Amino acid sequence: MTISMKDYSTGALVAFALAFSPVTAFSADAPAKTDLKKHQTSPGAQYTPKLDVLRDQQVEQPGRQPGVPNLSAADYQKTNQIYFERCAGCHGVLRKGATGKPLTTKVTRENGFEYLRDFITYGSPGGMPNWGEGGGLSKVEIDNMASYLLMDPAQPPEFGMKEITASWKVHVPVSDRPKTKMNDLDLDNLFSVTLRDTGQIALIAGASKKIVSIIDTGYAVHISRMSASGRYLFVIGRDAKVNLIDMYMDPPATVAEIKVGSEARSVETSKMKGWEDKYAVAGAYWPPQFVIMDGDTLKPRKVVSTRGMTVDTQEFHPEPRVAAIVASHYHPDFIINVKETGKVLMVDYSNLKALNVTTIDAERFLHDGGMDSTGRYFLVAANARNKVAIIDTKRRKLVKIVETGNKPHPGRGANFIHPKYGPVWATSHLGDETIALIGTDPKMHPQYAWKVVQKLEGQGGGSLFVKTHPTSKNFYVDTPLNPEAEVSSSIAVFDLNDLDKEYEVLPIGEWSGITEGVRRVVQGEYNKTGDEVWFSVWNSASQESAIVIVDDKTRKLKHVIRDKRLVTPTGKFNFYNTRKDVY
Ligand code: DHE
Repeated sequence: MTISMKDYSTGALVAFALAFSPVTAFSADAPAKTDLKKHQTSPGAQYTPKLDVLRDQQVEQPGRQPGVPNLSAADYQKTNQIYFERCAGCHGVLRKGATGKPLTTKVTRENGFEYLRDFITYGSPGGMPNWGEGGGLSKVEIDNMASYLLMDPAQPPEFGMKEITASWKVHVPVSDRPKTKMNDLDLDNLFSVTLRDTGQIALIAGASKKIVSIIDTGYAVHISRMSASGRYLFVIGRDAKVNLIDMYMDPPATVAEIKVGSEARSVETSKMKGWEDKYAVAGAYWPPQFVIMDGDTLKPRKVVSTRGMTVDTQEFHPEPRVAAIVASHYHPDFIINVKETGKVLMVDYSNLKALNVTTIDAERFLHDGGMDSTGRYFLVAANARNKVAIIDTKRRKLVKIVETGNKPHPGRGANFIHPKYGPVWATSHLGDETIALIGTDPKMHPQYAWKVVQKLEGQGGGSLFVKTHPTSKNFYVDTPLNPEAEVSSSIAVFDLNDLDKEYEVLPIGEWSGITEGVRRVVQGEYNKTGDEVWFSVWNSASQESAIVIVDDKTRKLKHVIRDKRLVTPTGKFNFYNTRKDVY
């Protein structure tokens, strides 16, 4: 497969990632194979949502209809599984379309079985992968998928307040929790590390670099966020399970848990002065909704659907997923990004009985984003539209939408002072090698504000996260989904004093000492003081992974964490930096 470094089609990334397969196995203290299997999906296998949890739910098979092919019950459930895992991310659970085309029966029956079969087999230049021809599906699976698409869409169950409440468990009531911190952990310099394929997090001490605790969480766990006071840690799994972990306990432990839906990716906690630790919120992919909960018990207070009209054509979308959520520092607001409709909801949590929501029309396919250095402006990528939308969280207004490059993916982005343009926020891209710098200072640098002021050239496409720190002169760009092993296992680092200088490549995968696997290097995260940056070396579940720590001043290897329990470490969240929005 030849792929130009300038232009990465999703199809190419998909095909590459599907070729990535485990080879060796752990022994001794590694998690049981059955536990791994439960959570496992191939890293980056398709950088669109994979509805891994819905996949495993039995759905009702539509009744026979004249002229429409039928499938046996077993084939139907299996094909439905494949649809949720590989197709629903783009075409939608209900097949009404998302980044991919709608596959409603009106469309599919007009085209017919043979057209569908060939389209699935060979793909299209528009981004549809070729699932046949070694693309991951057998001939029989493709035939069954073509038949499945001619049948009425499956309708997974809703998950309303009744189901949410039934899933809610308080393991340790507030009255039984310690009044002061009982452990000797330096909470500000602790890291919560996602162990994706075991459904756990590892708490790793910043100073000793030792794993101090492993805590079971939700399925294929996704992100961690810290409460404003620093006492509570919130973790969300792809199965929409939220764990509330009390960091004052010795050892820290889950004190409450809840499920906010069947599939989810985001969780956040109230940060406005006077509202610290009061509420938590989690957003779901299915059903499309968010749930506001008490911050210290997760008692569900309010569930709100995100179904509604898209910002552009103003047509009804039945399943707009909740993507990133951040907490405002200017109002008691959660800033909730609704992917398929392209709306940013500023949800005022000060009166849950009369919920005030400011709906800002931004751009469709909102995904991830973060604050500028002042904490006032929120920048969010509409990745399938190649744009970044900027929201003024103080005025609750859209500032601007700017075009940045092919599929921006900032994570929370990176803020630094540019020698010429003043304060900027940066994002890299999944689809090309550029890094876009957007001016963020309308007061002192109005001529540069909300414009792409410079584009840097990195190692290549397939980038997910960029990182720097207010005390650092380095700016790091990862490329974990790049098809070249050398690029995906290394990091580019730019000099913030001289951004025109060629970047340096740090061979993080090699530094890990691990020789097996693709060793994708993902998501840099600083320690509290900003003199170390931690990178995950992410292998498949049955291979060894590691965390490599770089001395930020010298850009030299400082330490490698290798531990059998460190299975598929991906996201790392330093307590202080995450809590204070330092990035
Ligand atoms: Fe993520 C953040 C969704 C795949 C690692 N990811 C996010 C956010 C969303 C999201 C909506 C923002 C949360 C917030 O800020 O509130 N991620 C999705 C997907 O839909 C997608 C593409 C596919 C899926 O089915 O989940 C996906 N994500 C991945 C991965 O494959 C990654 C690389 C490894 C993993 O652990 O699964 C991955 N996502 C991350 C990380 C963050 C994240 C580390 C938080 C970054 C940060 O600095 O805050």
